[in-house]
Amino acid sequence: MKGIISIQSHVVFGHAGNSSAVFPLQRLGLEVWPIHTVQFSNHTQYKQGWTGRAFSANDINELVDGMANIGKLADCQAILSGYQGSAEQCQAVINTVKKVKVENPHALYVCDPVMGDPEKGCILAEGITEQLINDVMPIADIIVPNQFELAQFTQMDINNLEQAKQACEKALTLGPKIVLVKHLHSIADDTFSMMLATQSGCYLIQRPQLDFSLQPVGVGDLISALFTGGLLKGMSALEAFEHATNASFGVLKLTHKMAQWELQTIAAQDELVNPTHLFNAIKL
Ligand code: PLP
Ligand code: PXL
Repeated sequence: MKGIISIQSHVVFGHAGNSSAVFPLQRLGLEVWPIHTVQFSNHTQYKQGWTGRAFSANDINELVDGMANIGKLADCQAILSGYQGSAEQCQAVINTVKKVKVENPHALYVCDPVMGDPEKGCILAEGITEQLINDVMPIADIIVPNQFELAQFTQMDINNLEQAKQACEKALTLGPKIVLVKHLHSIADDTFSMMLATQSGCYLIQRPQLDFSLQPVGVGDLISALFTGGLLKGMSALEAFEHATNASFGVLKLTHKMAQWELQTIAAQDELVNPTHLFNAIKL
């Protein structure tokens, strides 16, 4: 049995981190082996706050060692990382990637470099952003940044499509072989733009922007999970990019229709496999 190690946050209520990623991967028919970086009551964007705590870096190392003891790291096809609870945990992610790659050199490391966004209220512990930029993103096979995270990694300003493309091209010289930009907010006001960059070129998908009174959280986590899942199911990077866009749009559309803030991932589960709306990428 092969599977994906997914190292992200766990929330009791709602859908962020592993709570946004695990079920979609399972619904695609994949085995997921979740390791939680934090256990919180809810995501950090509730104005009432949240309860719970981060696990230690050692908690993660211990679980990975346990998996090694039962001989399962060789069966790990991908490591997916997202929201981290501390700077030390970033080192535990790096250790995990190294240990898995010794056992399975073909395993993919997909890094969603969640850096937090004080304006939106995505709150992170000190030092994580620096670790992601300097140590974690360079060893990833695939990164799934938003515009802000891509700008931080490449140290480039991104204000338009051309600059976004240039930043992706620079990111491809810094370690990763594929860049999926899960949200480019400076490209257009009325459409939602995502970009894919690989050695074979740069692609853009634009789809309608849905008007939410409170922007759902965990969409990026859903996108990176769907992209990873698509690749493991044998899709090309371009097909997985289109699938991740279309399936996440399907979940958002139902969430919007049901006037909810938390993603309606369970209610929209068929969209994860057979999205209703199909948007195509264009080559830039
Ligand atoms: N999709 C939508 C609709 C979003 O609102 C966001 C967040 O801004 C994203 C994708 C990207 O995810 P994030 O930036 O939260 O990692
Ligand atoms: O979607 C990113 C994310 C993941 N996990 C937790 C969060 C957030 C964003 O706010 O709070 C716990």
